[in-house]
Amino acid sequence: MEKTLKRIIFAAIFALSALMPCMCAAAETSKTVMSQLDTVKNAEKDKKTFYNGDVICTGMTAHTTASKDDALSVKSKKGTFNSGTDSERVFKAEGNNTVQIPKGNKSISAESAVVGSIPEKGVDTGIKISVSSPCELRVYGLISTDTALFAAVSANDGRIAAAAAAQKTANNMYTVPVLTLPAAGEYIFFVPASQTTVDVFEIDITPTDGTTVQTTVVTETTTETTTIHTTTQAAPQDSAMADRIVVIAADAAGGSLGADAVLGQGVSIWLSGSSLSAFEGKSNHADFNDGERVFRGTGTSSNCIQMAKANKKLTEANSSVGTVLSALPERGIKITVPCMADITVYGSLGTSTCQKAMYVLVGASDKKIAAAKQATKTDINNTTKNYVPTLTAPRAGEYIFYVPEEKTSVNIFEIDIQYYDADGDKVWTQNDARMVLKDVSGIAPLTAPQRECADINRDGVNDLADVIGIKKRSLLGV
Ligand SMILES: [Ca+2]
Ligand SMILES: [Ca+2]
Repeated sequence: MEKTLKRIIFAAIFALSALMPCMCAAAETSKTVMSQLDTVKNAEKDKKTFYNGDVICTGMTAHTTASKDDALSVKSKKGTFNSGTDSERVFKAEGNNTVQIPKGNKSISAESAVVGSIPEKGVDTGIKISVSSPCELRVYGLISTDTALFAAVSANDGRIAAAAAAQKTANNMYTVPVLTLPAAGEYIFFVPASQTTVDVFEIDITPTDGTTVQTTVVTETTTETTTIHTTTQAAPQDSAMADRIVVIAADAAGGSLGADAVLGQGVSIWLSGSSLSAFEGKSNHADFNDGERVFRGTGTSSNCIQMAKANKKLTEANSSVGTVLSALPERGIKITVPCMADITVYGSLGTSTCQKAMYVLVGASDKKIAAAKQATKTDINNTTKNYVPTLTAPRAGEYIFYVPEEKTSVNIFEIDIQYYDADGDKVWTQNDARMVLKDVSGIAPLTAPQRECADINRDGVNDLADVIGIKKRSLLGV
């Protein structure tokens, strides 16, 4: 549960531009989102129902307290949508391309859905959305009436945080209101008074504090998971500030990837011999499910990168932490981190006969094993069900992730890199700010690894600028 919570908190955070607001970010992100939609819009869709608590996509779950008949569903009909005010927000009928929120919330009148008020009854149908900072929420969805109130209620205190009308302006044309969410937290998007169903194509979250860039796509839902595309569009000096890096393999999985091909910030292909074959985007889709994270392919789109079997000479027996290898692995993923970090490679064991294999992280310069844990197929009859361990890189530096003994190929879907903070809980709070201030003031020195983490503007110096940056993050709840 704690892991899930952390994911929810951090899933939304991909770029922290800290002191530099990036006004161009929203437009840039939108374009990226559309291109992603283009790649999947013809994918085959399966009907799917979301009951209460079901994950629609990262940071969003179905909220329904009513009977199962009132669950959210992927709409089987086609829908088209045009916001009319934004040419980038046009969704064409391509199949099951919306998630439908049924009519509901009869007991909450439009009058009681006023910002600041607390309706007597809770929301019975909506989408619960977790945000990591103050933001603007836009729900691009069809309504069946000429106008309908879109509202967001805080899941914490039941208070209406935002409410504004969506309007149908012409056939298939709608004006989508901006709902301003005042702080990080959980909100439920809903339509009061049983006014209309909402066929949701996309939900955009645009942070308003200038620190994060996030867009979440609900459109193109398949079965267990949704195509979600979150991008970092910040300038280099901003992306260097990120607390968490997420590399989505589908972004790079189209063809073959040779030595040093970059997959994301600080993440690239590692091939030590020129005769080695490149990594391949898997030609058909593959699935992964570890009970929390689900990656599910659609049609023939490549959604993972296949790392072929290799590293025959490196044994599992020689993979204990601290062991110094005589030679680096020949095939792996190179990951460079600015400080201590938890690294999770969401990759399923691709070889059918392989039930378990070590996932290893070795220092690229000292050849010392930094972390090694077993990945397993949790159901040998089901290749999609895998457990993958989190490996901790103890210090700043370059590491290589690999599988020894030529045990299995790995179908890699996503690589998550979570940097540590000063006190080790990976959440920036006032306590971290205090610790760094004491270090900077010479009152209580931090350790060298702590200092690497505490240098949050990554300028190589620990000073008051870091303290200010940490304080800012702790206030923003990130
Ligand atoms: Ca902390
Ligand atoms: Ca610094």
